[in-house]
Amino acid sequence: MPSIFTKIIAREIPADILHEDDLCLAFRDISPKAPTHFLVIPKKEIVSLADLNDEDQAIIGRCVVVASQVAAAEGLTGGYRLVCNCGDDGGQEVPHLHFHVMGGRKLTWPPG
Ligand code: DGP
Repeated sequence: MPSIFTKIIAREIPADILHEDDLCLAFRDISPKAPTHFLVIPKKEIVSLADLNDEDQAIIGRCVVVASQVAAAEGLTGGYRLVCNCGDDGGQEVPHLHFHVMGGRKLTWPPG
């Protein structure tokens, strides 16, 4: 079932896009929890981490590399956090796998 992120990939709704390639898209989170907060998503409609299989390895690897490269381009030299919420208990709201990248302030641990 297509989610709001499918519409962002298709440019049916606007987003502040930071990176795009064949496998993934990075764009700023609409509700930032840190001075810099962007999402990296696979273009493939994968609901969550729980739905991954072996053939998705290159896609997820690419997402993590893009997270690192965009974080560098955003100037997150002091570090940042990569988060992937999975399912209800993990706090996932949008049913399209996404990595949050948050930085630009000192982040606390553990998250709630
Ligand atoms: P999660 O709780 O892990 O499913 O996080 C979903 C994130 O997606 C949340 O931080 C807000 C963001 N988000 C939801 N809808 C939109 C949207 O339409 N545009 C953008 N840019 N971000 C969105």
